[in-house]
Amino acid sequence: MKLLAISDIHGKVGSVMRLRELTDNSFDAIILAGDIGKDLDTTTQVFDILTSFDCPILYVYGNWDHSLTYDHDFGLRAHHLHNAPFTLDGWSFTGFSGVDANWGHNPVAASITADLDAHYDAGFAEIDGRIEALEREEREMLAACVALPPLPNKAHLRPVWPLRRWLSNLREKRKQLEPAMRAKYQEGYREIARANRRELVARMVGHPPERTIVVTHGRLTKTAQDMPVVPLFLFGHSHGFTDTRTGRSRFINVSALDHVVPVMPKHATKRIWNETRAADIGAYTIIEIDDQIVVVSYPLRSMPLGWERVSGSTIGLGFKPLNQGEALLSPKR
Ligand SMILES: [Mn+2]
Repeated sequence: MKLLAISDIHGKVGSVMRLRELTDNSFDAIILAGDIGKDLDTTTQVFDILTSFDCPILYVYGNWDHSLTYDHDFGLRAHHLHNAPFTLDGWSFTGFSGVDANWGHNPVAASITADLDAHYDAGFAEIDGRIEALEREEREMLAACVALPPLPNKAHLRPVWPLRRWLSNLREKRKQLEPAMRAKYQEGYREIARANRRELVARMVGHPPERTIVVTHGRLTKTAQDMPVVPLFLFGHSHGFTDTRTGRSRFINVSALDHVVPVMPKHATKRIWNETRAADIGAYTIIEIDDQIVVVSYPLRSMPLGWERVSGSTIGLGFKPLNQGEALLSPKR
């Protein structure tokens, strides 16, 4: 079985066209690990190009795809792994859409977030109500004090002072409560990830785990607990190819098709920032599964001659794009 695995396209339709030119029609499936388009229009264009590959397109959404609905029809070949696993050549593909940076229309996230919002709002509503009541009481007392004829020692104003202290104490308490509320919210986001994992494991029932491939946008963690014999996890999100092993599982970051980094003229003696340009060093991954799993990452474009990547910098946005020409050096794969 031969898979073409890509992710993090971010709506760069030109990069998908280039990928299509570089690759032949020899794949059994295209794996699309999220961050497909920036909107429905570019996402549709991406699927239209990928459909010419003549094989199933198995996809999940990433944070960039937050506006897209889970049952949108991207054509007969497109299969959203979040909705149902896909079986091919004795292998099961499954996964879920969304990532903590933006869960979009993820149904698990929607229900947990609604609960959290209700909890969060109720907590503050109660405190706000108490503060409002005290402020009202304070205003009434002040009005009552002002209405009294002035006394030489102003003793009648004294009842207001403890009230003011009480009020400021309550405000202090509210301030102290805010981080706890935020922590609860963050814990909620972790719960969303956990709930998606649980749902994913439930979807895998009936599929042999040793013949299952899991596709998500972000890298899954703690898979040794509930998915210990799944041999292959495919993901993207954090830009740059990686191939690591944990226990019996292999984790492949297949990204990113759109990967813009800053480049400088080679052998520059010092960094001249106005000579820095943005170059797209996007890549795609080909996975061949036989008795073993062979994974190779290929560049979408070669590094332009005479230029090198600025070390330590990963984000090339904001720099003028470097004209890389369109010379196609790589043979078809
Ligand atoms: Mn992402």
